[in-house]
Amino acid sequence: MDYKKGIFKVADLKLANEGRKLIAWAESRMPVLMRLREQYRKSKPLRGFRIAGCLHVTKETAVLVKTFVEAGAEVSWSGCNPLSTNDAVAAALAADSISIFAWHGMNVKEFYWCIEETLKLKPNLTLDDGADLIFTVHNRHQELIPNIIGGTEETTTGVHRLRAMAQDGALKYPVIAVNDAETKWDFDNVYGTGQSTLDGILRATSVLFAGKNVVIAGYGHCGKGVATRAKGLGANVIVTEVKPTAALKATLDGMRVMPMDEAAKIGDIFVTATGVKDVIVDRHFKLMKDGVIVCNTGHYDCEINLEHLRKQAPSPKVIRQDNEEYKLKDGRRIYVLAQGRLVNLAAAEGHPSEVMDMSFANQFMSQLRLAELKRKGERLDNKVYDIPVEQDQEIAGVKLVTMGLRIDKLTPEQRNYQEDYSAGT
Ligand code: 9W4
Repeated sequence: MDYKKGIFKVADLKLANEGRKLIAWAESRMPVLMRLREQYRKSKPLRGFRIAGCLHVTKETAVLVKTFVEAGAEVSWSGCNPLSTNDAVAAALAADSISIFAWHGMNVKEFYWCIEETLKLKPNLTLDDGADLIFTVHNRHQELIPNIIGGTEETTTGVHRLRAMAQDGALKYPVIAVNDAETKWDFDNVYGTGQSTLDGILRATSVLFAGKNVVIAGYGHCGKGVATRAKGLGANVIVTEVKPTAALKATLDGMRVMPMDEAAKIGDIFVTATGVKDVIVDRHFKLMKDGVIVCNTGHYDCEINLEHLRKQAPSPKVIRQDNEEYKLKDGRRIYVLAQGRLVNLAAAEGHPSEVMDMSFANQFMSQLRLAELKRKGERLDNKVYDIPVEQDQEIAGVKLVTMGLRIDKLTPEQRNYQEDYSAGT
């Protein structure tokens, strides 16, 4: 079947108006992307380009998709995680004649069906989060590859997989790794996850943070973000770590550091942010005080061993949304949020729009760069490319301007001084 503009499959088109309001709200918080939209609305540099995307269908993604459309591109979209699709947002895009195949709670077969549908556009650019679209093209639709100029990838996992493919010579078109941009990496993890994790905990519990012992497992970017925000709310923050340098940083940032076996006895709220399994296990549950709150914001949902907890408390009770009470045989209660899944996504809305603004501006500019290369008759090699440092700085610069902030510039003399190695010190 050939591609027709505006074909779609979403949960319920009647949700379109609700979705439009969400998108308008995100637009009001994403000034960098909106500037790009305004900048390219008239010249339409993406006219003639067809972008297939596989990216969480959220209000922020909708702002990106609409920016592509305003810049002249034809798009077809699917969600990259069956649980992250906002049905109202999907409906709004469909109602505005954008080809979209996404609904909340779809199964794996439906997930790949949606990707296949988007490929009927015969894209010449792809946009991924997790590389499923690129894999589908490589494994099942090699006939599309000669026309594909390149793609972009949003996440760490996707970039790892694609680098492995490139190393094996299996990658058949160039990919730009948006993930590794400074304007994405630092801001998503420290500020995005930092705030949205507290947002998730508050939505699921409405507890007071001030005066609480908040135990954060892992002091990577995410752990640091959560720790800093919790401290800002007046919590006593305790960090557990396995890496000496990270533990030292936490100490010098004013956090208490101790092993989980000790922290388990005094913590009121536990947040895992490590990326490894079994951070909180049965011996820790045995030590915890009555009424503690336990949640995860790390990469996987195995950081808290819920099987261990279920052995001590077999029938948890949902006491409010995203909050389950496990009553242990000795009468103590442990509250687990979002079933140990990522609390910032399951119980809140992930990164605030202001944070997504920068990584999606990187997405837009990278797609534009691929299109411009094509227009000039050039093409990148079939490798994974980093975002150019200048693009990163440009986006951060525009963000500052939209925030009404100005910064200093190096004078030519200062620049010479920096670059001149002959003068000594
Ligand atoms: N969302 C997600 C994943 C799992 C999940 C109730 C238990 C990632 C990045 C962005 O993965 C994402 N599981 C859920 S809800 C849910 C949501 N449940 C529901 O029962 C499991 C995801 C990127 N992003 C932002 O962070 C903000 N805007 C964005 O586009 C989005 C979603």
